[in-house]
This record gives sequence, C-alpha cells and structure tokens, in this order.
Amino acid sequence: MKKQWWHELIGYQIYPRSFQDTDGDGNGDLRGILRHLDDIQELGVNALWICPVTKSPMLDSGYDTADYDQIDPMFGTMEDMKALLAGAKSRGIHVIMDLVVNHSSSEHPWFLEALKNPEGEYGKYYIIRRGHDGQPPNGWRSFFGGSAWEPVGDSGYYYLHLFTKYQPDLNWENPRLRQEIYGMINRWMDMGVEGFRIDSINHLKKDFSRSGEDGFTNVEGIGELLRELRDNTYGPRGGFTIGEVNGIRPEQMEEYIGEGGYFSTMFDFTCMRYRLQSPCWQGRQEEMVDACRKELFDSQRRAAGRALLCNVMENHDTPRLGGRFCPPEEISPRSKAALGTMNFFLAGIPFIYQGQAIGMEDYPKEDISQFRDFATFNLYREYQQDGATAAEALARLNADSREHARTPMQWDGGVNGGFTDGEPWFDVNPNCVRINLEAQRTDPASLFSYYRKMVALRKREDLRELFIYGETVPVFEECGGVIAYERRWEGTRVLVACNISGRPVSLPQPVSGLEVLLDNIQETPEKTAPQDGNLELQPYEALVCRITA
Ligand code: ISL
Repeated sequence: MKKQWWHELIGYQIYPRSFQDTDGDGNGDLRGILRHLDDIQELGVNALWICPVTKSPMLDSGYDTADYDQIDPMFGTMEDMKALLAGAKSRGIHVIMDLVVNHSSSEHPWFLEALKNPEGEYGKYYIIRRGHDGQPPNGWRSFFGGSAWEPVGDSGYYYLHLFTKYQPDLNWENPRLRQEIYGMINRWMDMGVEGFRIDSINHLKKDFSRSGEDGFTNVEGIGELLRELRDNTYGPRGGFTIGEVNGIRPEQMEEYIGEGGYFSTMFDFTCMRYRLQSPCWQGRQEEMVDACRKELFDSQRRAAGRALLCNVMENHDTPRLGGRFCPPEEISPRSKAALGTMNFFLAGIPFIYQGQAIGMEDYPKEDISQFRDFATFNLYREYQQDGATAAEALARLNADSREHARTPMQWDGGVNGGFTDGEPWFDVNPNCVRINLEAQRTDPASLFSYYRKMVALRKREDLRELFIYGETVPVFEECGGVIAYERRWEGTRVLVACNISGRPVSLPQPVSGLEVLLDNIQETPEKTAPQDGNLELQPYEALVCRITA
C-alpha cells in the first residue's frame, strides 16, 4: 500500500452542540471546541471530525443544511471557525468537516425557489416528480419513517426525501447542482479544512425502476458521480475523506477506498450493528461477540494490503458501547476499556467519539418529551402504529435511540457537568458526578488515562508502522467471548487479546515470551502474562503484548 499522510491519523469525533457551551445559550459552540483543544491534544489524537456546523434549522442536528457557506449562529461565526482551524493546526491536529450533500434543508434558498416553481431552474436541483391519482410517484420509504415523498402543496408534484421531510434530496443528475457543490467544497478547503466525513454518500444516485432501498442505495453508475466529485475537489488537493458508505458488496471495497478509490477510507460499522438489546441477541453475549469477531475479521481480511478502514466503536448515531456489548451490571470502566482496545489496534484509522474515552453512558428517558430528535418522534409514532403501547414504544427508544450518544459532554461533576452555565438544550446525564473528565484526568487508573496510553502506544515510534501497515492475524478464534489477534510487521509481533465476557478465560494454547505493553487491569500484569503457559484473562481484561519468543 502506498503510504499517505493520513495513514497516521488517530481521530476524535465532535458532536458540537453537546461539546461545550461558552455563551450560556445551552448549546455547544465552536469557541467551546477551541477551549478544549488542549484536552484533545492531551488524549494524543491528531485529527478532528466536527459534525455539521453550517447554517441549519437543526431539524436533523445540522444534517439539514440551509447554507453550505455559513456557520450557524448557534455555533458562532466564520471568525470562530478560522480561529479553531488555526488553533488545531498549531497543535498538529488536522480538521475535517461533515459534508452533507445527499440532501439539503427544506429551508435552503434553492429549495424555497424550487417550491415556487417545480419546473424551474431550482426545481431541477431537487428530485421532484408528478404523482399519480393522488399517490406519490412510487412506494419508497424514508429511513426515518413514512413515505419518502412529500407533496408540493396541491400542485400534484412530490419531492423526494430519504431522511426527514425537512431534508429534500438533491438532484445529482443535474450538472449545475454538482458544480455548486464542488465550488463550496473547494472554498472550505481553501480556508484550511483538510477533508471531510461524507454523509450518506451511497444514496446520491437513484433508480426509479427499482423498489425499496435498492432504488437509492449504491445504485449502478454511482461510481461516475463519486469519481467526478473527487476529481473536482479533494482528490487533486490530497484531502482526507471518510465515506459513510453502507452495504456495498465486499468486492467493491477496493473501488471505494483502494488506491485511486473514491475516498481515503470508509467506516467499518461492524461493531455498531451488534447490540445486546436486539431481540436476536438478548442474553446471548458470547454468541454475539463471536459473530461480531467473525465479521470484523472478514472485513480486515478484505482490506488487508489494499486499503485502511476507519474503525469506530461509537458515533452520534448509536447508543454508547458499554450497554451495547455488556449486560447492565457489567458496564464498567474495565469493560469499556476492553471494548475500546479490541477495536483500536485493528488495521485502519481509529476514531474516538466524544465522551467515549471517559466512558459516558446511555441516559434513558422517563417521558418521550425528554427526547429531542425529530427522527425519534417519527419512530415513536411508527412503533405505536405497529401495535406497541406508548410505554413499549418508549422502552424501545430507551434501548436503541441514537440520542443516547448526544447528551452533553461531562467535563466535571458540577452543575450540568461543566457543559453550560445556561439551560442545556438536552439533559446532562446525572451520572456526571461520577463520570467526568476532571475526575479522570489525574487518576492513572482511569479510563481516560487508559485511552491516553492506547493512543500513545499506537504512535510509539518502534510500533507505529506495525499498527498501521501490519498484517492482522486472528488468533484463539475458537475461544468464545474473546476477540484476539496478532499484528505482524517485519518480524515484530504484537498480540491483542480482549475478553469480552464477565467470566475468566484461559486461552486454549500456551504462549510464551510476552512483554506486556498495555493491560486494563494494571494491578496484576505479571499474573496475566506468564512467561510460559496458558494465558489467563480476567473478566473484561484486555492485553496488548509484544511476542518476544
Ligand atoms: O443508509 C442507511 C441505512 O442503510 C442509514 O443508516 C444511513 O446511512 C444513516 O442514517 C445516515 O446517517 C447520517 O445521515 C443522516 C443523519 O441523520 C445521521 O446523523 C448521519 O450520520 C441524514 O443526514
């Protein structure tokens, strides 16, 4: 694999509305990110992905853009953005933005024009079609519930929205629209943004002859659009891009992220999909971990030597990882550390989500009114239309809602966890008295200190290349509940072994000559790493060792 500057990145994702408020309006802002750049640097990461901060009515948390060239006043000003870019640069941190171009907001001036005249110039910026007999053009369903078509008044026209009705899909078949988007991307890059996390990009192309998701997901011919997009923007500028790509065929990975691919990398969402709360896994943690391991190693195998995946355990669309993998009584700093380790040392580019490194947890709600996301309310209605009672629908949301990831960052144990002096836009988890950065920063046994060690280990001069380019060799695959692999590079071997279960495990074959590099049970490293014999892993123990013999 040809070396690229971005292979060295270890990223941190910021959900800005919940990061840090500095002006007392209860919403996080760009100055809040600037304030914490030293904390981010302390963690050791060298890339930031900032979720949308451009102008938006915030009906999908900024994934509904009303002006691609302006910062939303909620987050601050263009001057704040420039200060943030400069502050990050001076600390060696590369900043990427979220690029949301499958759809805009229904308040975007293009769309307002399109509504006035669906046949006019701006009508062609969107996907607007005539319905038949009072019915939408076809039966496509939105990802967030209901029909994907919304009538344009009583004109007989409908516009397409794959997400909420406030997010009309842009028409990528229109070359004028494409040029507008390329211009906007280049303006951000001129300003110092070094790349993008590209939202919902596999839905750009539509095929109206197909029913269901096949009509708008990875449709034949999408590659031409993705190639042209790259060639007119980040490609020639050497930008770093992460595609949010779901559901491509395994053999397409190289086309997307191999050498000369459409993006630098794409998320491996494997770990996000496994949830103990899902009806199929309840009470079956070991089977779930085994299934997850198999899928993770399959994608590692496919990428090996061809591409680097972007490895993630949490993001703004998924409940926190402790509850996804562990029964409630086993959610602890130790189990969270083991889960973090399992993913962090795989081949690829790791990204840590805000709050993950201090072990933030889901915050179940007592009432539907405590949620904030339009998509949540849609689901709440849908669950009830499908026969659930209100209480059952709420329980389902509490088990599965993406909003769990969006509670404000817990900086300290004080009022509102140090997030705001005002009224927070979304309730702070009261467990901030226990789980917060201030308490963990100076505690060498804390999860935050452990994450710092993980990052430092990945960056260690003598192991850096092994962790980026080394082979990933699954080991102890027969051992239920354990995820273990070796990383191998030019004669150096490192074993990563994580016990994702609440019982001790003895690995089935002897191992010898282990030098412990990292252990999430700091008190007993010598017990767990015998010079010769079978390795014993305590419940939720994670070990990273150099194999010296
Ligand atoms: O494509 C999907 C399923 O095959 C969806 O899961 C989709 O990829 C996902 O919902 C996209 O999420 C992103 O775009 C949304 C936004 O609400 C999310 O927060 C964002 O991560 C719409 O912009």
